[in-house]
Amino acid sequence: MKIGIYGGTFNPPHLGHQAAAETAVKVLGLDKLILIPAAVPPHKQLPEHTPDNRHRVEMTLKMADAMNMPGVVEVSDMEMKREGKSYTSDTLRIIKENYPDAELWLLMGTDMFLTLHLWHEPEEVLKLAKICAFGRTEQDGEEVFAPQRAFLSEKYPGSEFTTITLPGLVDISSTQLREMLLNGTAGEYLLPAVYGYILMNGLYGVKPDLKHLDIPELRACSYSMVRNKRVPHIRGTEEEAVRLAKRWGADEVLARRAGILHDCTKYWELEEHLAVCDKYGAQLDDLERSAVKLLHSKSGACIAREVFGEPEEVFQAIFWHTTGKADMTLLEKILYIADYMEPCRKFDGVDKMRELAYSDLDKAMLMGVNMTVEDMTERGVPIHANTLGAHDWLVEQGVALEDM
Ligand code: DGI
Ligand code: FE
Ligand code: FE
Repeated sequence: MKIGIYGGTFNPPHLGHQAAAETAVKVLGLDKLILIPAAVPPHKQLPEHTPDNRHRVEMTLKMADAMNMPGVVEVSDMEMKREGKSYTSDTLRIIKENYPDAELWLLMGTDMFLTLHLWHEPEEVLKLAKICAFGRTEQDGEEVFAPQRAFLSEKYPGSEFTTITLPGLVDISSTQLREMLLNGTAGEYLLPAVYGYILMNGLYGVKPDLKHLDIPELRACSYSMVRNKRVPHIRGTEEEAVRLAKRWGADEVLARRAGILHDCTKYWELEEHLAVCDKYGAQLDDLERSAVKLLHSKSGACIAREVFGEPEEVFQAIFWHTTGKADMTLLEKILYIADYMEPCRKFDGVDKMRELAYSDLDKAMLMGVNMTVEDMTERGVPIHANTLGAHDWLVEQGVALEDM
């Protein structure tokens, strides 16, 4: 078993870290990669505005989730839990105790590699692990690595090294990034979920006005609230809602913002939904109070309005996006249908629904409502009164589907 160990302050974790980690997993053929945010780095004092340990672990977890290698990448807070300074040699000893037969690979950037002999117990580090160093730019290739490798090999016989150059790698230092965060230009170097997490928690001295975010920042905040695997669906819903708004003459900006935020509370626990709905006065019935699947549209609407300052139309569209209801507005129908048939959705009849969405919106609505009723019936789940309300309202208006 090959285990990679990638430590750092991750202050914040950025796309350069992610690319390096992903490449290392592939090139070294790692079975496991442990990301270890450091508590107090032995080499440097943490810069001003460094967020709590908890925040750096959270951001690192978001990066791990986005690497999309379940079962391979994990985040350990072992160095943060440890008293005093955290030394890599101690970390390696503990991992070696837990995995006595594993081959350990310690991953690091060029600057760390060049100063390895100055670390605490370098001989221990090199005895316990093989070293994989990343070239940060295309310049620092062999001419930088080779002398240090030769020096270390001679000083610590038996040590093993490999170097990986990552051409075209996002070459940015965390110091630069923290400055860019303050002038609003850091977005392109960060995973959106990490960027959104920084904005929502006001880390690194950024003080965004969450109620007036531009689209990229709004997306980042939404993505920071969900698992990475849901992001393509949310992006798909946003794009589909905008296309439908263009087709049917609805407000494109509102459709976009509703799409971006519609599932932002999808991974909340029941208690969190209930607390937010009660706080902001969202009316819930008994079925809703017991079903997280139904609750996310209610709490999501509250967050859109109360945290992100969205107008009433967006609140309503998100509020009704799961069940629908009688008397829906154009924007409400658009979000309901976009959510149902955006490009990532796959189910029998999805092509028919896509066609109807652009030829007869109400028929597409009825098709969605009917499919939900069938689904719930098959699964033995109670159908919500608003789902039935939407159905009856459409049928009363004479909406009907030809046999399909
Ligand atoms: O959040 P998404 O997965 O993108 O989609 P959604 O907001 O339409 O949520 C779908 C879930 O909601 C699905 O698991 C079924 C559930 N749901 C939709 N309508 C009803 C319902 N659950 C009950 N109990 N009754 C309904 O009428
Ligand atoms: Fe939803
Ligand atoms: Fe959705």
